[in-house]
Amino acid sequence: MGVVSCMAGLVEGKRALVLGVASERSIAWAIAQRLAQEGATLALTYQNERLERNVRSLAERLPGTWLLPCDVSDDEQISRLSQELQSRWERLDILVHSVAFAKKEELSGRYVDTSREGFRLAMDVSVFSLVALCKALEPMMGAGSSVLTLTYLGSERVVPNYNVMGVAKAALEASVRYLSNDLGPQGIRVNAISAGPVNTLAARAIAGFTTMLQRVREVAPLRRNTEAEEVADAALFLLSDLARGVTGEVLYVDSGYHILGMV
Ligand code: NAD
Ligand code: 0WE
Repeated sequence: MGVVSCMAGLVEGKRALVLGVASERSIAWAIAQRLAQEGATLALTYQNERLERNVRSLAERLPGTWLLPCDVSDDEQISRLSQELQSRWERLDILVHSVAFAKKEELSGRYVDTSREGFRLAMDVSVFSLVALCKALEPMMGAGSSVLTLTYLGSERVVPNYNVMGVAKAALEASVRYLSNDLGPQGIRVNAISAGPVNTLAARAIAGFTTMLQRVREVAPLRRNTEAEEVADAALFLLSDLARGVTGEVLYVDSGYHILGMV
């Protein structure tokens, strides 16, 4: 083994639960790989049987990684996940929530046309799930534990078609602040990364996404798109002890796009 690979990583010996791996392009997968490189022991979850095979073959690329099912819209599955983890790990140091969902029909047209059920579903899967996971896993987190979720600028600016997801991300960012305040006294930190558009499965399903990527490349200060690996590097910082003084924060990893006033 070379000298470098013997050096302690930034999250050496920490135990990390990562939700939201669906494909090789998932932001969660980039984060999982980065955490593993830096010495963390991982547990990944998959949403359903349809994704299980794919996530399992990814998990096998990170030796020692544990795979568990979790549909975050199901209280029973969250509770089982927490029981399973507590039976095998005495402590959870890192929780990554990289999960969002809205019905496809809610991600086009006018926000004013959002259905009651479409609103409920987007808020349940994309926002409440973070609250439920923090509550279920709080008993095994403590001083030095760090929670991270993924958000998008559509929470604070109107991005055409992002619609109910924008409202959900606004609630998610507010949740990050309330959760930080609740869990801070135990030394648990809660933060978000606001990523620029990244070419993932979820994103590619969106009409006009390629045009959005192009626009960002033209006007963002860094003149390029955000890559999952850049998000993962910022995630590593927030999830490591380097960010021990940071909680309740939204960190932009978007080539600087969010600072612009006229695009
Ligand atoms: P992705 O499709 O790879 O990941 C989304 C994940 O959500 C999938 O793994 C899917 O299985 C999971 N999910 C959906 N419903 C679920 C449920 N009921 N239970 C459990 N898991 C469920 O796409 P991604 O782009 O990597 O998205 C990850 C996160 O990053 C999301 O929160 C997304 O809003 C956010 N984000 C994405 C971008 C982008 O442009 N791709 C930009 C900013 C923020
Ligand atoms: O958060 C997201 C996407 C989340 C997402 C994507 C899908 C596509 C497939 C949630 N639910 C679904 N439901 C599906 O059926 N992003 C930040 C990427 C994204 O999505 C957009 C964007 C951007 C950027 C939708 C409209 C406009 C811009």
